Amino acid sequence: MKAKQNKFPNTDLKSQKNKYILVAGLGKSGFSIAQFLNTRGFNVLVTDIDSSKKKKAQQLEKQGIKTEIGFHKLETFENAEKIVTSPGIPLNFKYFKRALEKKVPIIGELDLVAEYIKQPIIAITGTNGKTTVTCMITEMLKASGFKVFTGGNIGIPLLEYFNEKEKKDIIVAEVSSFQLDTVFKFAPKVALLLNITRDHLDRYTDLKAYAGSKWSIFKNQTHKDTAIINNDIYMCEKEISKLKSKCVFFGKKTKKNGFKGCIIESDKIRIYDKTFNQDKEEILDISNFHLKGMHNRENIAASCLAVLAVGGTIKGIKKGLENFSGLSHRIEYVKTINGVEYYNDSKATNPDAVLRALESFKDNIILIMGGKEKNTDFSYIRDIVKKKVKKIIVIGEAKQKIAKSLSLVCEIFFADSMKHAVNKAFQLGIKKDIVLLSPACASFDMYENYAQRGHDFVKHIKALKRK
Ligand code: UMA
Repeated sequence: MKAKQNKFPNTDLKSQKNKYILVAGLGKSGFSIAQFLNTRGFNVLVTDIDSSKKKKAQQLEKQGIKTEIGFHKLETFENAEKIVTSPGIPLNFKYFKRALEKKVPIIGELDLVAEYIKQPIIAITGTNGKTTVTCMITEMLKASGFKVFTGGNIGIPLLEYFNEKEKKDIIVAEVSSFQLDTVFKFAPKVALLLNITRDHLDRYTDLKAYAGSKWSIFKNQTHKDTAIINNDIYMCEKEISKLKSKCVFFGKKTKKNGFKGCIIESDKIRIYDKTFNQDKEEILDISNFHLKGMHNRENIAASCLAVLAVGGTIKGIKKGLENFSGLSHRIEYVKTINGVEYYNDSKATNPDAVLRALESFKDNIILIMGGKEKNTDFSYIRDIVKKKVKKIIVIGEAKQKIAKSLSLVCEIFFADSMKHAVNKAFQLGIKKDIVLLSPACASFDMYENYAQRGHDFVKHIKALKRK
């Protein structure tokens, strides 16, 4: 599919003014893309299969945008000059295949960004930590004196930049593999690859295909651009040998002489000299940093490198870290009741994120898991569950599969709703226990998104009465 798309290099929208551009999907990105193209004088037609999007469509119609909502029409795809798709629509969608046969190019938001946004872009991808690093970099840059726009997979479409009141110096973009799959031109000044573990295997044929999508964040970079890469990624060397950009690394140990980047040493981050032509080594003490876990130290290391790559300062990095208070729904402390601490980690939508959350606590964990699975291998967390988890409460579509994968190492309870799960955890919990919602699944079987799931969890905790 991806190879086929590359046969259509003409993705320059500026030359297509008199034809219609089809925007596929009317979620957050589709809405923003349609308005953006409309204000630039293109003929725009938006389609979404979901009839509940009609109200949103009416807003666009008032601006002169045509819409087809509640259905898709093959001719609309085949006759478009170009299709700009939303990240959530799989590229093997049958009408995309037919459109490609008619040589209709399919692009995504990132190529519009490449075309229209001229500010330098720092783009962040990886299976986990993207949002945290995006926010850390933003804080560090602001504290270094830059004006910053932050968007992307974090939930603010990047084209919203054009609604900002003032020009910014730099764009910080969280980028997902789904967005990278439709990239032809997007070439960030600085690109970060944080980690790759199994995720989204309902959309990719295997881990190799998913990893390929992640590595493609670097594909349009030149020797003037910087690639920031986690040293511990499997098969790293082979992929790095293909890159044109300047590569700097972060991780637990150096791999070669002349190492460029930074190393995490317990509570210190050592930034090697000559990484960005600086003449001395810098040591960043993070012993007072309030977020737990090795993964957060990796996040800081990656963020430091990105900020230094665009001319930020060590002073700004330190100040930015002080200002960074952590994210909602990411190992977020909620409340202590009867000596039991409750944490919301609703954003953990794959097993590796759950592993990172479990690593952040000592033991005695009551874990609430489940939701919509993505061809997920839950046995990935079997060892750590055996060591640290007392009981698991499962919810949502994936509950039987989770139970099958983990029942040999932990006692499992089934719940019909979040309320039921929280009440069960309350009943099971004793002093010094940790109740952790860390689902390892997407939320779409029960909620609109992970934030709504997290809020529901918190709401039911707040309704609990002390024993
Ligand atoms: N649709 C069709 N036809 C189809 C299938 C879907 O019309 O055959 C429609 C759906 O009815 C829906 C729209 O397409 O209305 C789906 O759009 P979307 O899923 O791309 O949703 P957006 O609201 O545009 O959100 C997207 C990202 N969603 C996904 O990648 C699934 C958001 O990331 C992102 O914040 C937003 O753009 C702004 O950039 C969310 C996400 O879950 C948080 N990302 C994944 C992750 O982090 O793991 C990748």
